[in-house]
Amino acid sequence: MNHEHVLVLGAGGHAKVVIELLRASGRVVGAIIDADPRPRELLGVPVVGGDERLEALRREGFAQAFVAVGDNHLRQKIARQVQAAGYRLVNALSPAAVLSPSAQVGVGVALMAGAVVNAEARIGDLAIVNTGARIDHDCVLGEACHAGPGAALAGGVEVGPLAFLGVGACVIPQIRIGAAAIVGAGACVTRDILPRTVAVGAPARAIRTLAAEETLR
Ligand code: JB2
Repeated sequence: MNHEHVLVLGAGGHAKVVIELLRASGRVVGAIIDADPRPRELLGVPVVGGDERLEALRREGFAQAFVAVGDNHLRQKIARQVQAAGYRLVNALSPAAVLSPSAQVGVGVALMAGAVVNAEARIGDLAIVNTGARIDHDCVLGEACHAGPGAALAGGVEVGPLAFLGVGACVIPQIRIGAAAIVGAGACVTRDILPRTVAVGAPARAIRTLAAEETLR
């Protein structure tokens, strides 16, 4: 192991995609830690235990990490622990994505194959821009939000922290989607969505507000 190797947190489907994104950009994934600490391999990477190993692995030389857990709230919580343990969060940016040179990208971000991020968009820390999602000019994605596969955001859309847009959702220009809101698969958002609101359909309608305990971990 050398200090350039990346430690991945999480060993589910999202971690598989992230491992391949990291490899595609030339990084070596050295180990995984997971809530299920049983020894095994994921795409040839050993699972070496649970999060209690964070500090020991840092002392052994791991300095870079990626939190590959799809749940927005959990990803943010784990990332804070990882940073507090002294790791630097890296990005997993697909070479098959199109990222504008004028876009800003935080840390711990996954940008998957076929995704497009256009001029002066800002992608917050820990965001996921999933396969084929399109984020047009001047959009702002908040911390730990997730634009699902094929989601399409027109220009100037603001997505609050921890919000989730399901597969194929679309959003017209200049809309604001509140923190921790959930937009259902295939929804078409034509009006602002309040924080912690679940909205579905085309045009999207709010069907429920999430209780605080549903959005905090
Ligand atoms: O506190 C934790 C923790 N809690 C759950 N620490 C660590 N290190 N790992 C944790 N996990 C692990 O996250 C679970 O043990 C499990 O291995 C993983 C979550 O895997 P799952 O397959 O449930 O979901 P995912 O996050 O890999 O993928 C979701 O999000 C993606 C973006 C799914 O919805 C996918 O379909 C989606 N593409």
